[in-house]
Amino acid sequence: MKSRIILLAVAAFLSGSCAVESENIRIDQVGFYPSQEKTLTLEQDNPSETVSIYRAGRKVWEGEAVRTAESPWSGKERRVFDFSEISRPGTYTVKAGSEKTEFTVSENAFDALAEAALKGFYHQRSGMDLDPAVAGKWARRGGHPDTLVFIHASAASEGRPEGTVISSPKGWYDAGDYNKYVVNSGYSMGLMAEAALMFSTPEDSDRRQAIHEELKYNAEWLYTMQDPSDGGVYHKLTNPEFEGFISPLECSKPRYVVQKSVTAALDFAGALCSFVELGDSPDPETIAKAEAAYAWAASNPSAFYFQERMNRTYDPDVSTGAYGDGSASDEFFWAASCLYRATGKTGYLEDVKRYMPESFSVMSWGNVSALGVFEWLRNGKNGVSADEQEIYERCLQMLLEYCDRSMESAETSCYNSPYGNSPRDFYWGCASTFCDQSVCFLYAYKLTGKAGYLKNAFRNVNYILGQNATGYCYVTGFGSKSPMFPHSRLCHSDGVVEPIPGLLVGGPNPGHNDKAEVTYSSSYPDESYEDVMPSYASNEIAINWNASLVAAVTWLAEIAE
Ligand code: 9MR
Ligand code: 9MR
Repeated sequence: MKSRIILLAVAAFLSGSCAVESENIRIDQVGFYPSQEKTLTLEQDNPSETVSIYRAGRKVWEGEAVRTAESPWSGKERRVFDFSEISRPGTYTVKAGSEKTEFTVSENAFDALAEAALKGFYHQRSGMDLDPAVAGKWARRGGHPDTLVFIHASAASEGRPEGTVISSPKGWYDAGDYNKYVVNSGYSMGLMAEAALMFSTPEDSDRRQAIHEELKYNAEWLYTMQDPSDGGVYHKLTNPEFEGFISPLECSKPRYVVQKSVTAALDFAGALCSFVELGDSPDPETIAKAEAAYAWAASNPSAFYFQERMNRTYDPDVSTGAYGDGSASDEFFWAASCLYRATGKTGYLEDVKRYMPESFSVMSWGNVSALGVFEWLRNGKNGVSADEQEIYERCLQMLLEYCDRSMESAETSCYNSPYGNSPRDFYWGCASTFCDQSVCFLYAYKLTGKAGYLKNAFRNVNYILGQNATGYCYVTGFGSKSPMFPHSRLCHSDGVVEPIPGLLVGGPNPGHNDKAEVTYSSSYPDESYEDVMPSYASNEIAINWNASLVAAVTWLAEIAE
């Protein structure tokens, strides 16, 4: 057990060592690219009329706010300053009244962040030792070999009755817990693969290869989650109950695979098809597994995973992450889109038309239709049939409508961001939605060339990196005010003071779902964040959130370079 008091002292020392008192200056703490728009927000407690910026002790900029904006829920008045004129690489000091802070401008502003975000997945690997050359001081012995996993009663089949032992090693831990969930890891793979395929070609991107390599580790686990006798896919591999806050090596609870579900089968199919595309050679065996999973889903369209219902019928009860979802239309749309591109079979095209969404929704583990839209947008409109052309056009139109509507509020907002101006924008894991929306803008930018989309993609990322209502940079190990106590069993039990770096925390969540364990100092939607270990509702880390971070910042880095 770590002592929170010691950690607090270290945290205070770390921020003290930056020699800044910047409570009210809210700014991207990771850095700006030279040609990027650059703004900061001054909170109302700092009444300074002007902001000045210094480089090597000399004043290089001074200016007044470009606007005052009032928070629609707290009424707080904030001022936005635009210092985009500054473009020369270097380290700068910002002063506003008695407060100051630093920022950097660099040609490689997001390099380290993009690398660390992907490495976050390496740290989440289960079942292998982590190499000190890669993991640094967070290197550790592998836990959860998962070579002895039981078929849960809910998952029993003729060939694999209850209690049968299977081997299901590798894969990523989902989040702060040690379980492995097909829905969420399949979605995470799909999101990163789709983005990487869009921002690079195999020849020109080391980053793309690194993403492919990391996805491979989870793909190898996914294969084992399919029942070879019928193509169905187990919903998750899990302990019946969450483990305590102990290290992987100390864990001893039994592991089960539970009920096959329609959403797991379809996310499995979508994830593996996009994974194969990211590789440089065809992989008919994997596509065959994806087709088998799809066929199972098509014959079992209402095999939803409802944990409570399952617990009423089967033992032992399971109380870990449910990833329950009562609608599979979006999963059908994504998987059918991928399988049509992979096989050209008209049955999949029929399903694409049948499950086509009416409008675009930003992606999440529970709504993956955007990944299907991306699949169509990536494959372009050249040399395709009239049907395909029409689907492409509709996907593009839907995406642009969503992006144009989403950008409307940025110019009048407190933090200069398109996302985060409605109370509905804040919920469990919303920090990732800032990144997800940026990824949507990047598709729009790539397909139209309009600079406004790129500008807004940067804005949401600036928000999560510090230009926001709490002043936190929501990525561990980055920024001057950064989460120190994420809800992560790995971070908590590894004996290292600093959390594993490169992990995006869930962020402000007015749902306060963990209020039994956590006292929130604010109930405002954008301030409902507590950097304390028990806060799983605002301070957990999770692979799907990191997938959003990887997709957004890696793509931005590729464009900026
Ligand atoms: O640690 C668990 C975390 O990974 C989950 O996201 C969260 C919600 O399902 O649950 C956490 O476990 C908590 C449990 O739900 C309630 N009691 C305290 C547990 C650990 O803080
Ligand atoms: O990210 C999930 C969020 O959308 C849900 O509201 C929440 C409650 O069901 O669960 C989140 O996922 C957690 C999962 O159930 C268990 N592992 C940790 C995940 C992140 O908190």
